[in-house]
Amino acid sequence: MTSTIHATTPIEGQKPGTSGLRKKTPVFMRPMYLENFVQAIFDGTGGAQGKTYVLGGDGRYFNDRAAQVILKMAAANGAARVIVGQGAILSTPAASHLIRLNQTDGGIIMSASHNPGGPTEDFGVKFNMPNGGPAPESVTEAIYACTQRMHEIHMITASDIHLDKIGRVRLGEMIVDVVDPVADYAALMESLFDFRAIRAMVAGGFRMRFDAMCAVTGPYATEILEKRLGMEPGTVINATPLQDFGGHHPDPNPTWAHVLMEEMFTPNAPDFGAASDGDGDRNMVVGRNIYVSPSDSLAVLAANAHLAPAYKGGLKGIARSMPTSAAADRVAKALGVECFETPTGWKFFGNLLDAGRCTICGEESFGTGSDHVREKDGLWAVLLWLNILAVRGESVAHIMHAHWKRFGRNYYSRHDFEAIDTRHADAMMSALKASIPTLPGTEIEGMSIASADDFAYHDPIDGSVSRAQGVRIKFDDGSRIVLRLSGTGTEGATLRLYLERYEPDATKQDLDPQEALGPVIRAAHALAGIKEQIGRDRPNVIT
Ligand code: VG1
Ligand code: CO
Repeated sequence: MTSTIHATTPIEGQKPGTSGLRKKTPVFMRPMYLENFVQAIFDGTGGAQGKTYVLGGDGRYFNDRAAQVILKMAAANGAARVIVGQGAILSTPAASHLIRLNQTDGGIIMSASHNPGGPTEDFGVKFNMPNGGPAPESVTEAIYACTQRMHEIHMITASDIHLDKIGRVRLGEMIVDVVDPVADYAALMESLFDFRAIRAMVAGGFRMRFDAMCAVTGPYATEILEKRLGMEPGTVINATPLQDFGGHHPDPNPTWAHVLMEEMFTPNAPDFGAASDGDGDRNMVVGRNIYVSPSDSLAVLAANAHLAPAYKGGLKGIARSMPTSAAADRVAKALGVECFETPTGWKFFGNLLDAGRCTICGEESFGTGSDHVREKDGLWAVLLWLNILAVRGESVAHIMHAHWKRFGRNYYSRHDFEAIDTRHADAMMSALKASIPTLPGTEIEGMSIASADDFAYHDPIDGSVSRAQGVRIKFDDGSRIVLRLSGTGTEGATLRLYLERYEPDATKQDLDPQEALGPVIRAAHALAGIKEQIGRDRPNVIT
């Protein structure tokens, strides 16, 4: 077994986005593409010598081969040990947990999350820090800088190792521990929640449907929901992870998880429904006949978290991404705890969690989590909901209406315009940014603009500043519009338009959100000139 240095040259565009580097699979499979980026991860984080890493992925096409390359490179770069999920599989939250549990020097997660998988779809790689969380901007910038001067990669020549068998093997000098991807994670979940109460609820006839969307959460959900919580076999559907996710788009929202949505709105619907994304860090929650918006889910989880054993002492604080609705802020105020507004992407929560400033975090994009790991965690959110339902003994619909009555309702929606021309998208955002100074005081759709800015985040823990995180336009009645471009797409640009309106009156809280948001939607189109700039006036995904 020999360690070889291979000459290479920098490859353009290896800049991590909101969550790691994502590209079309054929791009990742080009000679040296994966190798260059992995070498940059090692080089950009002080080298791999003597270090221990966690490695796993969401099982999409190329996951298995990429794992072999990464292992051989880790060995050649002097890593002491790599903990790999069996079959090179690990959900993102499970990887985060393993990094923390084993106090490793970080982890490499192979995933493009909600982006479709397959030979012509997407692949991705991200690096997580020793705290289990996504690398912060300073680290991803350092990795990117390394890709730009990459000239050699280190890789041992060895035959592939069997990742299907649990146990310890050696690769050169390096130890490879192949572990059950589910066991430690399931144990963590059992330590946080009242499984006995949930089991009793299930024994009393409570029914659930969980759509794993042929992605990584299938084995996790089957073990936890069916085996440990006693739900009937078949509760988890699309439970076998497939390399192309069965052709599904593993983004848990009403558009892509429409089969679940349809079932939840039938007369004989289960009590509770949930779906998860490609790598298991995001979730959608649906009650019988009621869809729960992710912003509301965050607020309800925060308001009721004390009902679960792990959070019975209360929350230290709540953090939400900027485009997420202010519903969680109202809960924080009622609880008398701090509330933080961070840019989109989980990496911005890590410092707050590490510093003990917040316990629960969430994003409008169906991601919620807590200080139990340093990633968003789809099954965690589902289990906290189940724990709350078991203790309160009420339906999801009842809990939602009671919540709105107490806190008011933040009507909320996100409109996505996918695969638009990048130049048009950039031109639209530039024009909008240029108009910011003229916006305050403008009257539109019967509302008056109170403030407008391009969001900049000042991290209260390390003082770093992240600029240009999205345009915020706030109205004097509390309504709000946010526009930003996605940082996870691999084709053209995606414009995300976030819309919010607050309704304190309990007699007006039952409208269709699109209807309730009508004036806000019209104002957004007029102010940003969406039709004129990108040639489309209708989003293709509404959540
Ligand atoms: C999207 C979501 C963001 C989320 C990110 C990664 O980013 O909006 O909230 O953190 O995906 O989630 P963007 O830049 O496309 O808006 V995942 O589950 O893909 O790791
Ligand atoms: Co994800």
